[in-house]
Amino acid sequence: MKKVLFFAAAMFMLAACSEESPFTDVSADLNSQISTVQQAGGSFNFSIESNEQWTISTDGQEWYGFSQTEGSSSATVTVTVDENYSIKPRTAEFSISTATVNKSYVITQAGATVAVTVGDLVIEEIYYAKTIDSTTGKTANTAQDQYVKITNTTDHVVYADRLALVESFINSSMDVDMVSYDPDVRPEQSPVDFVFMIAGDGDDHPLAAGESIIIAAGAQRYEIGDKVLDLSAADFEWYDNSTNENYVDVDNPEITNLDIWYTYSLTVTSLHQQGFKSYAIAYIPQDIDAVAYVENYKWIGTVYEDWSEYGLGVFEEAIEKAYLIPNEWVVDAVNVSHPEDFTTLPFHSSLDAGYAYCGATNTLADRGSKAIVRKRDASGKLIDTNNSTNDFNHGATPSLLK
Ligand SMILES: [Ca+2]
Ligand SMILES: [Ca+2]
Ligand SMILES: [Ca+2]
Repeated sequence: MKKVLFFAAAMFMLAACSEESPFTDVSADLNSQISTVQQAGGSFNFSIESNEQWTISTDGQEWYGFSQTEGSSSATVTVTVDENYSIKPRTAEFSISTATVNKSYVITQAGATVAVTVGDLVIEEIYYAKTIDSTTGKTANTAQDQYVKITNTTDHVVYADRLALVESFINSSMDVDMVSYDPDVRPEQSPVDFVFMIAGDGDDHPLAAGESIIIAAGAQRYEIGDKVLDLSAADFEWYDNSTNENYVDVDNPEITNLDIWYTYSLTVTSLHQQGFKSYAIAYIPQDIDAVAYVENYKWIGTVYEDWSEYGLGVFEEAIEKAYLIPNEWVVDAVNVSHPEDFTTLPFHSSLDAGYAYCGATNTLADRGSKAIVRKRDASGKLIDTNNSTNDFNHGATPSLLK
C-alpha cells in the first residue's frame, strides 16, 4: 500500500473527523494543535505529506481557500480565511483524498463581537412626504407610499440582522418654550415611538459592499397620477396588526416583515408626513428580546406644559408611549424638520448635529414627491459627518419615484 500522511501545522482548528485511516498518529498531532481561527481570519500553512496524487475538495463555501488544491507529492499548503463579519461563528469542512484515503477536516472561525459599527451602514435616503400628482395635486389613497434606504458604506459584507429602524418620539417643531421633558435623556439615550427590527440570528441578511436595502412602509406598487412608486420589490416592509378594521395595513406576502417591537400606533404606522419626526438605525444587542426591551426600556419621566403665560399654570403628567434606544446602539441617525418650524433636535447633536428636510416650509406643495437623499463625494462615497444639514440634499428627487 502506498504511504500518505497529512500534517497540519496551523493556528486553526484542523481536526480529522471522519473516516478510519491507518495514520491515527496524525490525527493525534492535529488534536494537540487545535485552536479556532480568529474572527479577523488570516493565512495559515499546513503540510501534506504524500507520495501519491492528492486532491483537496471543499464544501463550496467561499470564505476560505487554498493556495493549491492538488499535488503529487508532499507540499506546504496555505489556507486563507476571510474576516468573519457575522456575530455567528462559522464552520467549514474540506477533505484531502488520494486514490485510497479520504480524510475530512473542519475549520471553525470565531464570530465578530459587534455585527455593525457606527458608519458601516447609513441611512442614504428617506421618502416620508406623500407623492402628489403634479397635475391634480392629489395624493395617494394610502399613507404607506414611503421608504427608507439603508446602504453599506464599507468594502465588505455587513449583516443587517438585528438592525432596527426607529422613529424619534420628540417632534422637531415642538414648542420648547412651553413643553419640556424631565429627565431630558437625549445626551445618552434616544426617545423613540416605534422600534421595527430586522429579525435574524447573525448571518441571515448579508448586505454586500456598497449594496442597499429598501424598507417600505407598504411593499406595494403605487400609482399616483402620472407617477409610479414601485415598492413591491422592497427588501422589507412593516405590517401592523391594526385594532381598527377601518384602518388596516396591507401585507405583501412576498416581502419579509420587520419585527414590530413597539409602535405608538394602534392602526397603521407611517413615517411622519410633515417631516417632524426623525429616524435612526440601531443595532439591538443579541441578549435583548422584544419582551425584555418593552419591559426595561420605557422612558420614565414627566412632561411639563407651561401655560403660565396664559394664566393657567404648569401642567405635568407622566411621559407615555415613549421608549429609549441607548445612543451607543445607534449606527446612524438623521434628524428631520424644516427651516420654518425647527425648534429642537429629536436625536442628540452627538448623533446628528443638524437636520434634513424636504421643503423649506410646512406645506404639501413644498415637500410632496420629494425626499432627503444623502450626498456623495467626488469618489462616490456617501458623506456622513453626523450633520444632516450638510450631509443631505434637501428636497431631492426620490430614487424610486418614476
Ligand atoms: Ca405597512
Ligand atoms: Ca410582508
Ligand atoms: Ca451618521
